[in-house]
Amino acid sequence: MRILVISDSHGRNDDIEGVLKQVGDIDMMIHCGDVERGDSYIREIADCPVVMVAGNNDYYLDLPSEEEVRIGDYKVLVTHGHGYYVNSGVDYLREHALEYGYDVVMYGHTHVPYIEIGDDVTILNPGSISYPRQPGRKPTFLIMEIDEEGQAHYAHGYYKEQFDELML
Ligand SMILES: [Mn+2]
Repeated sequence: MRILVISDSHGRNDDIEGVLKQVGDIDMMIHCGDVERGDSYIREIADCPVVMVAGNNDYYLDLPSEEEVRIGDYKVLVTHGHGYYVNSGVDYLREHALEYGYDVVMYGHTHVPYIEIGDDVTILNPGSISYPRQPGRKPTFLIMEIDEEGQAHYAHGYYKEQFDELML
């Protein structure tokens, strides 16, 4: 099972179309918020189940503020993260995840890719597909892949650059 995770496209739905073409077959797409426009268009072009949550700029869209998703054996929280002060780090997110028994948390808002694989909780930010802010400012996405043993693997990819398939 292969899941594309993106965030903070801020209306640049051409980038979403581009990354969908780039990664090929997926079983689910997750958008961690700041979609801004065209949510139904995004669902149309994805051609798979789509989970989308509201960012701090999504006041015109009817999206949930958070979603709990089951991916294989993993209980996953999808949130934009601004309510957890993610610009100052992921401590509040981690605490929340531990308290409510989430295995994985996916968030956005910072436009900076992040991956923290802990014993109890994994915390992931795909970065921004359209307005990256990390040094080098390359647009990033994330792939989550569940292997045949049900184990999750994660890798960031650069939009419009060669993406090496995950080593399972
Ligand atoms: Mn935001």
